[in-house]
Amino acid sequence: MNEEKKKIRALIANPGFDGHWKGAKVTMALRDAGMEVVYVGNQTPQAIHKTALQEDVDVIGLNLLTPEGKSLIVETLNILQEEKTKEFLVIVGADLPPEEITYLKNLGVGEVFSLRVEVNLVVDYVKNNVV
Ligand code: B12
Repeated sequence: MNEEKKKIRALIANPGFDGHWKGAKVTMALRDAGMEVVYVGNQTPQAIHKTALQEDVDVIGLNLLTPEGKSLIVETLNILQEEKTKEFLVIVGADLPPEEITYLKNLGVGEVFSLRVEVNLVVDYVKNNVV
């Protein structure tokens, strides 16, 4: 019997024109922890959804460091909910006040990670929350 555990697959994207790609070093930490990571850079919410399905990922990680970012995160969450094609764990890297974090969590975001977060916390969160 093949008891090899399936590797967690993650898609990391910068919705819209968010140019803060340095935060994508999160990608490296997930990879170092043995996950398969697809970093797609700047994408529309529609493209993020399409790629997530094509790549059969478990996790979608989104960067939110521009003023347009929030509406694009919300748009992405709406698409995921409407299509209901697959359950994804959605995580966000952002600098937001608590009420905005609560707002995003109520819409389905699993966790919001702030600026300069210890990347190990992101790795542990993903490991513990992917079903
Ligand atoms: C460098 C920088 C830039 C560079 C980006 C260079 C690059 N290629 O990445 C440039 C000059 C392009 C830039 C532009 C802008 N920036 Co800027 N930028 C910064 C700065 C100084 C450092 C960011 C950085 O690279 N840090 C290094 C990385 C490794 O750390 P990090 O970003 O904190 O990432 C960590 C976490 O956030 C998290 N994380 C990040 N992404 C993700 C993704 C996922 C999925 C997860 C789970 C976690 C995660 O994990 C990372 C590891 O710890 C910050 C201020 C600061 N001191 O943080 C402002 C900052 C991020 N920028 C800001 C803003 C507003 C802008 C502009 C909109 C400014 C403007 N009015 O034009 C533009 C946006 C342009 C665009 N289209 O994207 C704001 C964001 C405010 C907010 N509430 O979101 C900040 C916080 C400055 C501020 N205090 O106002 N910026």
